Amino acid sequence: MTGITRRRFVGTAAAVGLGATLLPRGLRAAEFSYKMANNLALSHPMNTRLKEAADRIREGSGGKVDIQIFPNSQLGGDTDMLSQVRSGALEFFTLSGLILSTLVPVASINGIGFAFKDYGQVWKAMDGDLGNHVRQAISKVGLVAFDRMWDNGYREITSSGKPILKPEDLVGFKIRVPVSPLWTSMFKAFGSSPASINFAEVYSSLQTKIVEGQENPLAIIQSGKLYEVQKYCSMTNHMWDGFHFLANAKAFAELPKPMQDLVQESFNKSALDERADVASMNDGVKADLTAKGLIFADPDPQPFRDALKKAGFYAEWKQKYGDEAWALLEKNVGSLA
Ligand code: X2X
Repeated sequence: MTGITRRRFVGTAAAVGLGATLLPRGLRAAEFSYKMANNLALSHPMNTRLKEAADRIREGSGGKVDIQIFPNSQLGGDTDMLSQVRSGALEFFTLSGLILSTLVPVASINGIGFAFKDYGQVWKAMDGDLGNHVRQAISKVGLVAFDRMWDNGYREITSSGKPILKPEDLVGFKIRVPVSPLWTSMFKAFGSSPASINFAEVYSSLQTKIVEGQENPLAIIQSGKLYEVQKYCSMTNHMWDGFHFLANAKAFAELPKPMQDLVQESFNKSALDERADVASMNDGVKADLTAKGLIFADPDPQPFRDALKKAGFYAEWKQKYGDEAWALLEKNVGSLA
């Protein structure tokens, strides 16, 4: 029986005067009915794994903790959902660290251009000292960030009119970026005209040509059907982006400790599963997107990195984050100067 059917059944039973205690075991209303929301399509591995975690939690808590997943920005764009999880209207939410930085500035640090050479560096830093530093900052704004981030991926640039093959192609380029000072700053450093738009409106803004291009990992270009409204994809790998699993601190504290542990462990386990899914799908996704008509290019990343350096991008962000956070980043990825 699905969660929805069960809730309807419970609702009906209550309406006709049956107490919850009269309901058979397993049909009891949950003690904690929580909502989890995200901006990704149902077909993205994140949503498959979130559902698995919610099922494990329901089972492991004997039905007491019932978490309903709302994918695809159903509850609003990222900036709306961030307000909701802060106010408690929403209990759980996955959000890119870069967007979270509108509230917790250091949370965008993993998105510094061309910082992480590979996933080995990414997970060592984000499961370790750099991630802990960010999670600590998140804990000061009424949110709990679980220990394991979920993979979004290395981001690639797509476009409709012309392929992006060298940094000069980005000059004057109208590109959608998520709502985050780091994204805006990075594409301004390239000389582009970035427009801050929540993911919920990306497809339509590309379709109506409000913007010429956007940048996202391949799994999102596929699950968001962006290939339908874009022609070229340049494998720039210009930053690594991941999602923090956020809980409203008050709602999380209301769960008894064993249930807090169950919830945290389940989502952390599913995060690792989702990372493996994204890693194993990338080659297949590229073939699928090519078959769907997207034209790929593999530009040399070095001139892009040099352009950022020349524009003072690294120096500016080092100053913004401060020495402590920057030193943690460089400890993990080497010197960025
Ligand atoms: O908004 C985006 O581009 C996305 C889906 O990658 C993020 O959540 C940052």
